[in-house]
Amino acid sequence: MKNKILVYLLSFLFTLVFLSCSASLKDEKELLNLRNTFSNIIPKPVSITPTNKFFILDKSAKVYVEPMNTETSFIGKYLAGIIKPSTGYSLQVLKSDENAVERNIYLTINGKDKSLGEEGYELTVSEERINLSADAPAGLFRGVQTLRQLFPYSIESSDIEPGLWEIPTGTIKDYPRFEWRGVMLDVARHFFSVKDVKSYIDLSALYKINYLHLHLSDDQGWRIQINSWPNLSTYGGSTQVDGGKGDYYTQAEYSEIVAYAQERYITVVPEIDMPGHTNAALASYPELNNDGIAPSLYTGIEVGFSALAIKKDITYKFIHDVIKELSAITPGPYIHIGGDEAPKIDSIDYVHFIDKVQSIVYSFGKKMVGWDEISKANLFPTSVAQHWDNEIILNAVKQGVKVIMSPASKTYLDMKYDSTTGLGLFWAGYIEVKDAYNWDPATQMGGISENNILGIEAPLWSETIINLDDIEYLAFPRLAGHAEIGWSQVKGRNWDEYKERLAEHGLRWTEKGLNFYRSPQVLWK
Ligand code: TNX
Repeated sequence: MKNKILVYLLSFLFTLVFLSCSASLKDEKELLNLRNTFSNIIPKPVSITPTNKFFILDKSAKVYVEPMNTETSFIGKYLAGIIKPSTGYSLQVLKSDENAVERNIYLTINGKDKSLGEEGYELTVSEERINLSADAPAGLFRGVQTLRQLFPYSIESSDIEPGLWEIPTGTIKDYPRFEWRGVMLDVARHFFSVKDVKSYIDLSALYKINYLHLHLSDDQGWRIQINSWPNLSTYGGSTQVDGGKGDYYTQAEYSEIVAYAQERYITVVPEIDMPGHTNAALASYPELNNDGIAPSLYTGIEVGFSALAIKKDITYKFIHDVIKELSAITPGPYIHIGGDEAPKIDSIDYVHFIDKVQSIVYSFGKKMVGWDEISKANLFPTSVAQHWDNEIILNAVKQGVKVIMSPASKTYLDMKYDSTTGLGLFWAGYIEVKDAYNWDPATQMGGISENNILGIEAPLWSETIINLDDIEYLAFPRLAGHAEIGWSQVKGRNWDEYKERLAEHGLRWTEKGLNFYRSPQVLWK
């Protein structure tokens, strides 16, 4: 009898041990599936040397910064902030301590490798430690985005995830191909809150975007408070496309956006579109009109019908005052003056107008940026022309002016993906994810080559979009591709390999709850 009980007991124990072993085997398999590799980074780094082991982050790890100052400790805390929600670990950020015990993260600005430039970085992961070094804070911040992408995708979850936080070992050396990697958001056709703009900044930062161009005025709305011309925002900003209630940023709110972007090493470029696309201003002040009569506010989506009275002195006083206030709250070096689609103004007058506006911008210590059409004017060598749809841009190149490439048929995030896309326009064609990726700025247009190009920018016009969900849907996945075109070397870039990386990023976006377009061209996981 005793023996029988013993046998029962033993077999019971054996079953228990067996069950728990197979359970942990299963967990281990799942964890292995979660492990990331070096081949999923977007934008693709310049060089990667894997050493095929893993660094395991545990809750006692620390982030050491060297030298410790406001900027480096901010970057350290930013990294700790990314790691915290999903791991539950509160990593301390401390001044570097080389005697510290193993398995910490070291962020260093040592300026040793000058070839990295402002935004480059070197990331070395061994089983014992993670070393991220750069020449400048911006480089450290870009490197943090790479490190973030080496964690399993569940790092992007806002809830605590079970898991072993493993990071593959090896070395990455990386720096950007182009100096300007921008996104543009049209807050004039539909207004977007400070919170939504900050979300878009965060999403852009993940892909190493470094310029945020805000299209602050258009026919349908004026979105920035100007103290010397208060009606612009209070009246000119009171509506939007389709007649809904509009809004505007106070100067304090605008500064909040600028500071938030700055903390992510993103420079805000404000645009006041002129002399066309000005109905909201014309409606706010009758004296800006040729006939002195203010038109009604406009809520449709036509273009080309409005123009400032460019022969009146008051118009230049107005521009002077606006640029003065805008320059004072914009630490970045650029002011965008639009300049597009002004068919009501004859060519000679247009050139005269842009020349004058350019001087005003420069008088406040800023450089002027404008769309294709400004290429007709006499540009200063430091002005910048943004290409969207017109070969007139070659005129700017001939003047030695640098260009930002935003060809509408490739980079316009407001173009529909295909005929079934609910949001967006299609005047420049449908742009599937592959079309948005498969082009190169230096071969896009005859007469514009690598050294004429400052960089690339993906504009998102908002005639058809009203909220952050809509922004996300049109921007993702295409924004990731534009970021790669701007950052990564052209050699080694190809769609078949890229789409695999994109599929892994789909897992990250799902963790984040991002409303992205699940293109049939990608095998989402
Ligand atoms: C063209 S691009 C425009 C914008 C529209 C956009 C819509 C440019 C300089 N002008 O006014 O919003 O198309 O895709």
